[in-house]
Parts: sequence; C-alpha cells; structure tokens
Amino acid sequence: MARRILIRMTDKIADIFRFDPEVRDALAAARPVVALESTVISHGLPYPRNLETAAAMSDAVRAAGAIPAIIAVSGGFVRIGLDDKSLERFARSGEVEKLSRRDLGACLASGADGATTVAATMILAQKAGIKVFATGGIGGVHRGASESFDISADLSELSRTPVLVVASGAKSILDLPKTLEVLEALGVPVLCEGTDELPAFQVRESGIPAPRRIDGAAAIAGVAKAHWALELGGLLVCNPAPAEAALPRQLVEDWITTALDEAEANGIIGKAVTPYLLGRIAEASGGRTIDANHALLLDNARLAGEIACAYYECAG
Ligand code: PSU
Ligand code: MN
Repeated sequence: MARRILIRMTDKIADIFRFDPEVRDALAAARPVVALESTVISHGLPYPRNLETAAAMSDAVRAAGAIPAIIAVSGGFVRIGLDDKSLERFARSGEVEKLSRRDLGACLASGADGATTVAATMILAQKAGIKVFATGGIGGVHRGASESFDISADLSELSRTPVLVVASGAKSILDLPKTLEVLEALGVPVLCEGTDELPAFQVRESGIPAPRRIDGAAAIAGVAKAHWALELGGLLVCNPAPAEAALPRQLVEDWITTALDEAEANGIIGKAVTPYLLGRIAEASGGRTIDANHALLLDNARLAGEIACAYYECAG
C-alpha cells in the first residue's frame, strides 16, 4: 500500500505531539497518568480480544485513581491518548508498523500508523511528562542470542529513559537469566512486587531469585523518586501474574519449545520474532496464553495506577 508522504516538515517537539484533552489537563494539574503501549494491542493479541484488553486496562487504571493514555504514532503525530476510532484501526489492521526507538522518525515523517513498543512508548511518555507505564512483559535477551544477537531495544531504553515500567517480568519466550544480567549491567533496578522470585510473564515461577523485593505502591514510588533525584533512568517493576490466571511453568515451556523450533524452521528474524512466537504459543495453547496475558495486563494496569497515585500523593 502506498504511503502518504507528509509535506509538513518539523524538528519541533510541540508540533508533533497531539494530546487527548483529558490527559493534557491531568498532566497540567500534576494528576497521575499511566501510559499504555500500542504494540501489545496491534501485534501482541488477536482481534477482538486486543480491543477488550485495551478497554479493560484503561478501566483498571481509572479504578486505581489515574488517567490512562494509550500512546501511538498516527498521521504524522505522536498521539498521547489514542481516540477510540484510531484504536479500533490499530486493533483490526494487520498493516500497523511496530515501532521501536530507531523507527519513530521514519514513521512520523511518512504519516503512517505505528504502534509503539516498550522502548518507543517510554521515549514518548517521558517527553509528554508521563512517569508510569504498564505493559505485559518487556522484551529482552532471546534464547540463542549468542548466535542471533537478538536483544530487545527495551533493555537499553530502560537504562536511559526515566519512566517506571510495570510488567510481569520479561516475556517467558526469552532467556531470563541473560535478560537479568543485561539489566544489571545497564544499571536498571528490577523491583519484584510482593515476591522473592522473578516472575516469568504468564508463569509466576522462574526459579530465579528476585534481584530486589518490594511491597506496595508507596514503597515503589519512593524508590522511583530517589532514583530520579539522581537522574538514573528507567525502572522495571515486576508484578507476578494473578495466581488464578497464571499458567504452569512446564506446560508453557513445552509450547515455547515448539514455537522456537517453528520460528527457526521458518527463518523468522528481527522485529518479527516476538509477535511470531506469541502467536504460535497462543495457538499451541488453544488460547490459554492469551487469557493469561489479558489477566496480567489488567493487573499491571491496576498496579501502575496505584504507583502513579502514590507518586503524586493523591488519595486515589
Ligand atoms: N507485552 C505483552 N505483549 C507484547 C509486548 C509486550 O504482553 O506483545 C510487546 C512490547 O511492545 C515489547 C515488544 O516492547 O513486545 C518486544 O519486542 P522485541 O522483542 O522485538 O523488542
Ligand atoms: Mn529482537
């Protein structure tokens, strides 16, 4: 499909940001806002479940007392708070581009729709003045990375961009010990909420001790304030999937092994790897990984809302 080329050229940040009015008012009044990413909607979950998940995450943020802002790129603008009509397009269309740090400028200049990953969402949230962000599982070091060199740009973004990301750890399709090593090398705090074990996305157990345990939103907000007083970059909060929705470790491992074999046989590389693996484990599990992903996304949105409220010391 031919892409519209934008005539307007700009290098000014104010010219390319479009805020939802409710989000803009909340930010201006220093009220809590939680950023939500758009790649999990366009590339992480199937339609129409992705649309239900996006709506339910927004509801969970509101129930905690904060304002949700889905972040995306569309029509040459950074959208801070995506409207429902655009959201529907992102959820349905198979043509939305997946954007990480390297892709933002090109997508903005082309005027195309682009869904932001953890890395890209962090960058845009920070520039918009949003400090807390909820997702499912961050990207990390892929299994076999010593050969493929496949390491998500989410990790380096966490080291440099001062946004707090709430996730259920890194995705279980990854090499979790290596992902933790890279996060340690990059100086990223990994705060595990209410647990002594690193959560593994849809699975609560990883067998890996939590680098640091923390209990409750107020304590997390306190760490973020001190970390940012020193201008030290991003933080990762790991929230285990709700017990009633989490999946057994060995079962998920079997689905992942199958998916990894298929990815290799089909020569899947680069940014296609993660969406491919998530899609294949969803099929192999008969949709059980999607149900678990939905449940953990909602709970991460709730915790992010509570952390944002604690950060701004509101009653919420
Ligand atoms: N969390 C989910 N599902 C997803 C993602 C996160 O529950 O699909 C997305 C995020 O956008 C994350 C991306 O940044 O997967 C990682 O992609 P990669 O491994 O190519 O960096
Ligand atoms: Mn990758």
